[in-house]
Amino acid sequence: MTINRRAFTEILASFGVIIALPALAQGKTIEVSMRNSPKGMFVPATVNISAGDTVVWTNPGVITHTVTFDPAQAATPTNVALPAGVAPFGSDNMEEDATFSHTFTVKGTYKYVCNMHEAMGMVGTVVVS
Ligand SMILES: [Cu+2]
Repeated sequence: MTINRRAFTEILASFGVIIALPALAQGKTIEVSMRNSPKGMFVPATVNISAGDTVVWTNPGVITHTVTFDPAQAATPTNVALPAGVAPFGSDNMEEDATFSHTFTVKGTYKYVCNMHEAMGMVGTVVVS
């Protein structure tokens, strides 16, 4: 049996399910993990996404990390880069199982750090096109 999308939506609605179709039509979600071994690192370190996509960082381990897109919070400010006009942003300290997400609406190259492990190379890049 096949049913069309509208019928399917109405069936779900009859059960009280609210469907956010516009939200589904928006960007993809890309996951980045915060690893501790062999050193602190973002995996993948570089993600290539489209404007409107959301990146979700997850810390699966017991070592606290951050997602920091703020040069003022970086030991080496040039490790952070933002497209012109984009205000700094980032997470608080992320304990085990914490997540932080950000939807990128401005195209360009973003560079970020974990402000605890930047010195060991825990840096990442998000390229939005
Ligand atoms: Cu870290």
